[in-house]
Amino acid sequence: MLDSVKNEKLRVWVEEMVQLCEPARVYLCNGSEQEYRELSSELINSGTFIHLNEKKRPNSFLARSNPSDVARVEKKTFIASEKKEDVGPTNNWCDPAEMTVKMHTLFKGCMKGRTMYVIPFSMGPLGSPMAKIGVEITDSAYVVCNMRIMTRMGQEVLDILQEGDFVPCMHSVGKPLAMGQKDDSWPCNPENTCIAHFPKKRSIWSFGSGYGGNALLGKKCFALRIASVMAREEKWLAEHMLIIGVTNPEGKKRYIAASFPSACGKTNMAMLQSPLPGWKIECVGDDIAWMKFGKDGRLYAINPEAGFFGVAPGTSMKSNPNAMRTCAENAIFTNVGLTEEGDIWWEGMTDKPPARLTSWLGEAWTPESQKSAAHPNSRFTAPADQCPVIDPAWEDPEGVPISAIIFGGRRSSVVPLVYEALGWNHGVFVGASLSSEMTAAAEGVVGNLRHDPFAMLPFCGYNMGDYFAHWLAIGRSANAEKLPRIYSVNWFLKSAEGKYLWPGFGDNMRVIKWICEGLEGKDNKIKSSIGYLPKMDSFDTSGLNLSKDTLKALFDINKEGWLKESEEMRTYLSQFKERLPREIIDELNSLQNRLR
Ligand code: GTP
Ligand code: SPV
Ligand code: MN
Repeated sequence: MLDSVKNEKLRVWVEEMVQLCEPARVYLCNGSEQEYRELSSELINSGTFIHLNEKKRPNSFLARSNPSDVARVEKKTFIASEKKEDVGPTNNWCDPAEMTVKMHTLFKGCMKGRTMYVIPFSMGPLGSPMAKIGVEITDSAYVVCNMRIMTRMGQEVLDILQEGDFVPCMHSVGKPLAMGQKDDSWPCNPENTCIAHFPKKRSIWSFGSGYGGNALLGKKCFALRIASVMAREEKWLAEHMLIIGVTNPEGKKRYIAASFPSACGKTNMAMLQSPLPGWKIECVGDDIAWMKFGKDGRLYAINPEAGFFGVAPGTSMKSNPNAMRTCAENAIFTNVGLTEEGDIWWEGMTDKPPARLTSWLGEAWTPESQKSAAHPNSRFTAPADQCPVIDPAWEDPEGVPISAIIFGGRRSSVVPLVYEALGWNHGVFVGASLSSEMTAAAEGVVGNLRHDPFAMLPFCGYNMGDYFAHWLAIGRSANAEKLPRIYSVNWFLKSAEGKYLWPGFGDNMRVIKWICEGLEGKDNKIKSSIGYLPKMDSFDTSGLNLSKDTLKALFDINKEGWLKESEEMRTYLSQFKERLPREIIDELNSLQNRLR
């Protein structure tokens, strides 16, 4: 089978990995529909997939993971750089030589009794000058099926890869099978899970987990951690950002990128259905943006992915109808509830929960149950081209020109609904200052406030101080007029009683409208100590019935809160020592001076 592989590096690497992992067989994925059908029936037979009701959810499957393998594991994720300073204080560092030995020990014989799948994939539209090729080796057919949705995968990629380089991505669930041993429905090895990135060699090794970003290596491991290193060297940006097209009532279209931490609203904003007449949002991407300057000096973005791996809970026909339509067929659901009709359900999907279902744990469930029906980090995997509002330019090989960049976190207080940065450097400071309450997307205590600069804390493949410097350098290298404007948003402000102050979801269109009107030159903002705030008569709250107090709270700047936070920010930044660019401290000082 490997005889058809023309790329020498690829053939040699696969042969080496076969020696190391000792699989029972090797299978080179061609990405065809027939292959997907065969793999999904194998997964049904092995109990990994439950075939959903064809009438309700055609060609779709439910998988239930091992309860110990439900999210990204940041503590077990490493960057293997020669020097510890090069990964910085916010990453887990390991020595490349030691990690190589560790990985070879873990992977020795780890695929016994299993099939080794070889998945050639492209991040970015095939043949785009911005696209990059990877090859994932995995022993999980579940991973192959998900990769087929999430990336451009198979023969076409192999054709492009006749020669040339690729990022080798090694993955194993870490559960070899003895002769005749019955397989688990979700094989994994949580005790020994380890995910390592080698930025210099540009390779990835992931052992022990079959879930999401731990296992679909094109996503966070390649398109962010490895790509951020490539981007720094090649002077572009690899970011944890959605990309949308916004059309105003006059028909003028602008593209916007927005960066929120995991489970903080990217997919929802990416598919937003506007309640405001004449305004339309179309989706280019919901999680990752690669951005590069075009010949005209503007920043252009592509979505390197081909599918969505979206948070299920909270997704409904009310909150995100376009996501519901996107996963109406040809979808994989992981860790959601199963209804008696053979369809899926999760918390928030309908006002009235089904009377009975089977929970993600495989247990009988009723609305009275103490446990949730779906895991909080349960997900749907669905093809991007099924999204009813997919942007016509979403596969443009040159990307789309970005007019604005938004940073947002989950903040119950202090950060107002929206403000605009005073300029590029201040915007970089705003990105660097991002902090957010933790969610179920990663292991950790949900709700704890943590710094998450640029929503890249778990995804930056090098020293975060150098990353800030890279963003500043991108600003210096460009014509200031052509740079995107930078904004901060916060959909998650709460009242003293713990209720959300802002309706969010579709109504976030009002914030986007204000941003776009400013871009068209409308005099709609006033300068404040933290940045530009909307003039109240230029911010559309029509039909919302917000009380005066609520509106005030949404745009309030609590000086004491801001001063306290900025002082805490100073402490946080001090850990980057000499890697922290002077400009960031200058911005912090200026902010404090404006506040005082
Ligand atoms: P990742 O895929 O982990 O990167 O997450 P994401 O940033 O794409 O987040 P997503 O849009 O999936 O939203 C995560 C959770 O936040 C879901 O439960 C949503 O229902 C909820 N959410 C999204 N937007 C809003 C909003 O405007 N207001 C409120 N209150 N909740 C929101
Ligand atoms: C995130 O956690 O930001 C995700 C899900 O988008 S995962 O693919 O698991 O990283
Ligand atoms: Mn994400």
